[in-house]
Amino acid sequence: MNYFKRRVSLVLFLIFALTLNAQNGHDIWLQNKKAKPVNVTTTKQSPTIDIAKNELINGWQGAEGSTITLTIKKDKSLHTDGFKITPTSIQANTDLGILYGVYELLRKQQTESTIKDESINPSYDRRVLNHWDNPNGSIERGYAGKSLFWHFGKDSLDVTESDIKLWKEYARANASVGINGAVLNNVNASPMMLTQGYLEKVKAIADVLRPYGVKTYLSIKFSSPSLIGGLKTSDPLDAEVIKWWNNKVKDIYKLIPDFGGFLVKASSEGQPGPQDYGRTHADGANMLADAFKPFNGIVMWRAFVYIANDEDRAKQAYNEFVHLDGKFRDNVIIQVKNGPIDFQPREPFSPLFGALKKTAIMPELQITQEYLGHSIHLAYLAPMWKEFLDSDTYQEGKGSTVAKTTDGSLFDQKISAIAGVANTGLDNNWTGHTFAQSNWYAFGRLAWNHELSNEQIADEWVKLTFSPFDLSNSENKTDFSKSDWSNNFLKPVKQMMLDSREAIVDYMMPLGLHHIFSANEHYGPGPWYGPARARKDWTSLYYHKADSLGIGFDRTPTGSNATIQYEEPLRSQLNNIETCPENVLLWFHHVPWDYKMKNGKSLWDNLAYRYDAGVKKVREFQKIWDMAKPYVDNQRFVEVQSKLRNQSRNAQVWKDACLLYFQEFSNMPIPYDIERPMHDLEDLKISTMKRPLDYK
Ligand code: BDP
Repeated sequence: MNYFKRRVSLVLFLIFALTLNAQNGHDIWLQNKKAKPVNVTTTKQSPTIDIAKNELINGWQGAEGSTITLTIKKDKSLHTDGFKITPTSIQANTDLGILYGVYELLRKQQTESTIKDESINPSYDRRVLNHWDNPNGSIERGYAGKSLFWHFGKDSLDVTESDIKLWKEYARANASVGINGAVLNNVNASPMMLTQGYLEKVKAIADVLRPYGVKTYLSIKFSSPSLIGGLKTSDPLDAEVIKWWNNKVKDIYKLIPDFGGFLVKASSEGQPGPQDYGRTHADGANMLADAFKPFNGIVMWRAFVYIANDEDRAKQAYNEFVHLDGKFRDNVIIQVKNGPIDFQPREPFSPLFGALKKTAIMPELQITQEYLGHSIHLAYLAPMWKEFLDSDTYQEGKGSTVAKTTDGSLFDQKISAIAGVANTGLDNNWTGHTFAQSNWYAFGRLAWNHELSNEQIADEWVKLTFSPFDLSNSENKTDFSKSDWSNNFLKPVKQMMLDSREAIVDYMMPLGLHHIFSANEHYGPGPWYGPARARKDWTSLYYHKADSLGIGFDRTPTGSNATIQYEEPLRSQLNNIETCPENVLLWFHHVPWDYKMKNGKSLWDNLAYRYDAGVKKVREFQKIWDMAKPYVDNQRFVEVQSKLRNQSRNAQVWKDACLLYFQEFSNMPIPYDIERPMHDLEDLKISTMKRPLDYK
């Protein structure tokens, strides 16, 4: 071994030794607790029931020596994998229902909530993670390391013991919050994924996920028949193409008998699709759906479509899909992003929700923080998702919330589903930022029950993730009491989480601003971004439209008239500048700089105050976290502390960049009672082009 290599091994050894006993975040919300003895009786044995039993035996926090019964029994009041729970029994129609009941019971014990006798049914039948993982192991918009499933290099299709261990942990984490599906590859799909070697690896993954109730799905490239099948075309109405897909689907089911189905990004952002052959989205989706019919598989067809034309991007998906309503097979579900543009820190809901009445439609949320500070900024996203799910579409009268238009309660639909773009990767703590784990958790919890409150989910997550108390052990190993922990850690940390998304909106894009990032990294500010030769709808100028008169995108009848896609009375409310909610004002209106807002101050002043408030909030988060130090293990404390410092610096950059840039149009002073910018605009224009914006 040469000198250099010896040094490296020594350093690696030291790092290993130091981290050996540290809490590195890998155990997420499933921290090991000392269990009390419990007797478990079951009416059935299966791999899933065995997991349920073991979870109880390893995690029981109730009365010592209790007997708990797990019963499979047909019960009409329970849907799919719902369950009945009492402090000592769980009953369900399915094995998976039993497992979910067990996780519920253990969660209640660990969070010290009362366990009532109740029946609990899921809001959505399919609760699916979308992994944007590529065959080479990279993850599109992933900020937590490489793929859990795919690796770079010639051994990329090997399956090792450590792969299996990790997939098991992954499946368990999902099952513990009710997630029951995973799309294993990027929506910008490689056709390779459908070749034999890859499908065999998918089978290996499916075999590990199955006992935990996590079904596997794949994203496909629409032109696969010509790319890997040797056909001349991929026209969905061509007999050879139809045959090719039928055979492919059959082959998949031979390997994976409970395969979930396909997720398809077609005729979207340069991806091939039915429109390349003069066919519609319905032609494409139905052709695949027919192939799945004999196997009960489904097609999740994405509505994320827009092209570079003169039509407002926000209107295009609706225009494309509404006239196809009723033309899709009943095993097709249209997957729609929450907002009409693209996962921005705040968007109004996509007008497709509620507008498709004869076609099932599923929300797509983004758990990975592509537009909310990657895994650097602390953002608890449940409030964003709840705001969306609770939005009233008015499509079937007042109270037609997005949740109701998608969960099967308003429309007669065969499938109900919800998807979240995953934020997991090979990082030790799975998600890059410890607090980003809360979004994986929250997605599962909301998909299971969209009526849970933001507060409750945060409360559960903080307790499960950070509580140092072992309920089964009356001896408190900590040098603080439970009430100290609750007052000085739980409460402030929860509040920080609840405030975190709005803080990001404030320092990035308040009052309805959107998509003003620097270039394609979607991290730092770039309100100036608009190279002359770039596609217009990929520039910031397209979205904020700042000029000497004002700022904002006029989507009322005097502008793009995107508001026509919303139902009354919402449409009129949005059209009127006086009644349009201020938090989306610049989404719908081009507003004069001196326009008087509800608080009596000008739009410009309000903008400045919002940017400033966002920065101040993050400074407060830093204090909250620093004060939390005695209550949290050192590694997670230091990691979060350092990320908050970074976030604070970057929030300041956002504020300075946006205020200094927009000031060139408003020509108004930044209100004198807020902190002055600390950067020069010209410097920011250069430095924010770096990826990711970081002063480390
Ligand atoms: C955008 C992402 C891009 C995705 C695309 C999609 O920037 O990486 O491929 O969405 O959802 O937000 O298809």
